[in-house]
Amino acid sequence: MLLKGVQLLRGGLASPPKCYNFRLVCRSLSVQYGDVKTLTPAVREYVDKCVNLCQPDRVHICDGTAAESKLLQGLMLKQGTILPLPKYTNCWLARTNPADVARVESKTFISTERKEETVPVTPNATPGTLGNWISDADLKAAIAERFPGSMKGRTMYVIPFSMGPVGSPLSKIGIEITDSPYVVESMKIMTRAGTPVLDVLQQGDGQFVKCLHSVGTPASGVQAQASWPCDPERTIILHKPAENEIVSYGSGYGGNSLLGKKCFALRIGSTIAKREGWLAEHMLILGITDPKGVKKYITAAFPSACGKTNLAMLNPSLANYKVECVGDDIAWMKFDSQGLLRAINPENGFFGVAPGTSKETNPIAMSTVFKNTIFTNVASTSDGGVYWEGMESSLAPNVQITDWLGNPWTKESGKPAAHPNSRFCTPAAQCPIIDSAWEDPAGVPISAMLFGGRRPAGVPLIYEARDWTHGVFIGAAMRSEATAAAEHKGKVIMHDPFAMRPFFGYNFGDYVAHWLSMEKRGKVPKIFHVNWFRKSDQGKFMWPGYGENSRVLEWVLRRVNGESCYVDSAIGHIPAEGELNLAGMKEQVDVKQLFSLPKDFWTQEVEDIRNYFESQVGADLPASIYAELDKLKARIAEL
Ligand code: GTP
Ligand code: SPV
Ligand code: MN
Repeated sequence: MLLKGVQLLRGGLASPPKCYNFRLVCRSLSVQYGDVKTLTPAVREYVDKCVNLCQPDRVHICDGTAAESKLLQGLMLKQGTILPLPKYTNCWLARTNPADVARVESKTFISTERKEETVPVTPNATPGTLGNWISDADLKAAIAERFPGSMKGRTMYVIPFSMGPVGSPLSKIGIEITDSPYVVESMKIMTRAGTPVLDVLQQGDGQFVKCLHSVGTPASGVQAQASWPCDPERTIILHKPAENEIVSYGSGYGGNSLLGKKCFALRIGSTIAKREGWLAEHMLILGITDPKGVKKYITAAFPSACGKTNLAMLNPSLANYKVECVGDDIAWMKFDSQGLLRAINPENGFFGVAPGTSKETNPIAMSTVFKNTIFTNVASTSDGGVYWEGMESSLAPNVQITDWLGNPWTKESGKPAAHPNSRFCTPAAQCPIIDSAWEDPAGVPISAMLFGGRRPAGVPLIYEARDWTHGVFIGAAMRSEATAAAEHKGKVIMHDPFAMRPFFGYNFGDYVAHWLSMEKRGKVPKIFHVNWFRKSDQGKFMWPGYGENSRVLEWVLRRVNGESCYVDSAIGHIPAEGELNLAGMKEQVDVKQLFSLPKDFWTQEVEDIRNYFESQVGADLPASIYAELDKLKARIAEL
């Protein structure tokens, strides 16, 4: 793969080196940490450009060492960005500006020459909801309005990082430039960051994704909170796939600022994957071993805050099953020379939702996160620990709680102690069930893919696609209740195709066509749809979820092994009576209700999907997906 932008730079370097500028800048600028000589000419040129634009006081080239972390932790403590959590080992609490707590989808843009490369052409000028396009001129103007001098008085950090194991042929390299030490320390957890990556750049083809990030300063010049500088009013996240370039301004939070994650591994990643014939998806990867010792790998795409981390670390309630974790958020998948689809987790850590994580629901996450972890926007306890909704049973007696805003908190306040999108940022290697192949450069072979979301009504616990095209239709038709991971308000049911709506790097219609084409490239896995979140008329979850989800995975494995444990239904294959293993369940489950297909609901669902496809994707959606919808409609009519 050749990155277009870098190709140009390298072409430029065939003539005399063009790093004079950088040397000039560096003479007057103190490189306070690191060695400029470790940078390749192309990286130097990029750093130089950013220095000229952002005008930092100092440059720090990150080496990724523990000594560097100590230094930056000391600095952040002094600035009040993090607080120590003495109850644990090397754990820290960051409290953001309350206006900077989630991804900002409405301020996220992709720039391509033609608009239709980024977003589907919607009929009758219907406003699109499948991504935001920006012209090159507007992108340049947005940068020019925000970045000049944005790092004045601050240090510019240069983070070399690898998405995927350092040096693996499936991995890709990025350089993130940021003025936030919190971002540096988080990137050192979430990616493989530091000097070894520069060595690979020196020895390899030298290509990297350019990632520029600044927390910015409000137009007024006054920071609302010195400990968490940001500029919420002018926050903008820009992507230029043709140049493999990301520019993010104004937010220090998660996916807005840890640019390896959604910006690189999904948005830019999906455009690279399209070009190169593979898939970059918002999916967890898990390994599951059955009682006979047979191991299979499964991926699952659920929208943000819909259970990927929890499923990836499942503690099976079914005896003699073992689940191991490869990744909890992103999968890069490619067919190997044998035609097997293989997946790697490009990340190195988990940026997981804290609330709801507990000894009861996710004991594996609880034994992962209490060392070497940065917590953001959780509550803290007077004995030097953390607290969030769900942790009630682990709370020591007589401790006082301080909420995520820094105020004293009691349950009686009726407000949440932790922000609903508060998170832990923790090294994946610490997970007690991390899979032995999680860093295998070849990836793990995928046997099944699950799609799912929060569907309080109508959608059964599990159903299976009849074939690949039907499975792609199910992915395209995915819907889920909005969560706190982005700026959406209320519990509205939103369309979230493939759990990728906020993360598509190119036109969703082309994306679906790309998925359909995978069938011709190799042996495609079976596709399923799951829903842990169906509610009874009394508003209670009908399925206990968490560890009990192993029962659903067992049925998936049996189907992968070709067992005929299913019946055909209007929406796909569902477990035949008695074939979903419910033996020994603590909770009584109303299986009939859990799998019921209310005709009114599904008639409306088909109409909603049709409206969505026609108004949002129009003629850009492949005809075979409309044909699947027609087939579904006909079957629902017979209910
Ligand atoms: P992102 O990191 O935003 O992509 O989210 P995620 O998909 O990894 O979601 P996560 O596993 O962090 O779960 C989000 C919330 O859903 C947590 O509060 C969980 O407790 C809850 N949850 C996860 N699995 C289940 C389940 O099986 N049943 C129920 N009822 N809730 C669940
Ligand atoms: C998500 O929202 O899907 C996340 C969190 O995984 S963030 O990194 O903020 O995007
Ligand atoms: Mn996610």
